[in-house]
Amino acid sequence: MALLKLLLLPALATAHFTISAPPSVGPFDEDTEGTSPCGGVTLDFTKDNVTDFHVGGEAIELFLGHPQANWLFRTTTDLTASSNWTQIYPIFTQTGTGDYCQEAVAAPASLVGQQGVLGVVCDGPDGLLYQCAAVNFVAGSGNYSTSSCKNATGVSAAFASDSSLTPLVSTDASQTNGTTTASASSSSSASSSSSASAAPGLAPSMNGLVGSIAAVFVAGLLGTGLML
Ligand SMILES: *[C@@H]1O[C@H](CO)[C@@H](O)[C@H](O)[C@H]1NC(C)=O
Ligand SMILES: *[C@@H]1O[C@H](CO)[C@@H](O)[C@H](O)[C@H]1NC(C)=O
Ligand SMILES: *[C@@H]1O[C@H](CO)[C@@H](O)[C@H](O)[C@H]1NC(C)=O
Ligand SMILES: *[C@@H]1O[C@H](CO)[C@@H](O)[C@H](O)[C@H]1NC(C)=O
Ligand SMILES: *[C@@H]1O[C@H](CO)[C@@H](O)[C@H](O)[C@H]1NC(C)=O
Ligand SMILES: [Cu+2]
Repeated sequence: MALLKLLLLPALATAHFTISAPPSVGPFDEDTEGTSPCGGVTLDFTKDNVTDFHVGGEAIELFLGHPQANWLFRTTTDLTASSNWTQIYPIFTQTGTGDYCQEAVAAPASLVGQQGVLGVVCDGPDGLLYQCAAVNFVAGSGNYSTSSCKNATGVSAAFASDSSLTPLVSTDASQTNGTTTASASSSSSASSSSSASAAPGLAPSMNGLVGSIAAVFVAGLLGTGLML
């Protein structure tokens, strides 16, 4: 498995990930996507496309160019995106390359009326990668397009723990009490020491090794084809 990934890394190195909704602040640059906190992009709320994020649940549409990665969703009202991040959804593993859409990711109701940043961090084969969206936190639940909010065929997900992602949210006990505010999910939290639990809204991953290897192969072939 490790050997396979190593062999395929060169072909996948530029695949990375993108957020299509809420719209990420650009310009997108795959070469600086590993730069915290927003992939090398400097936010400017006077110029950026600031879109509404419904705290009752907003769809987050992702594209993953790797066969597997872990995702962290976080928000802050620090408009420079440099501090005070709150986790808003349990960390999970996506298995399978391509589109992934989580339909109803909630944020703390206390944010309504404020501007802020939605940060998405991807922990994949080439390390941590970052993208941000500039948002207005508003009340209610968001609508989403069923044509753009979709999962690629064969993509699955399962909650997971990830010691690289966990430190990227605030540890200030007065705000998070050392746990997360994963309000979109009833009980699961990334601070849990167990990994890959099944939970509402996320199906358990297909039985690991065989599926993963197949996904790596398919993605590797696709990646190589696209590079040529
Ligand atoms: C802002 O993003 C929304 C949603 O993606 C899009 O419909 C709109 O055209 C964008 N506005 C600008 C000015 O880019
Ligand atoms: C940090 O975030 C929390 C929760 O969103 C917020 O209540 C608090 O005011 C923020 N603190 C600072 C210093 O921005
Ligand atoms: C969502 O769509 C429904 C039906 O089109 C509409 O009534 C509702 O106002 C929309 N909600 C938002 C938050 O846009
Ligand atoms: C994508 O897959 C996840 C995990 O199974 C699921 O929670 C989500 O509802 C799916 N998204 C869509 C648009 O079907
Ligand atoms: C933080 O967690 C501890 C232990 O679970 C609990 O006793 C305490 O009341 C919590 N504090 C807040 C502010 O929620
Ligand atoms: Cu990559």
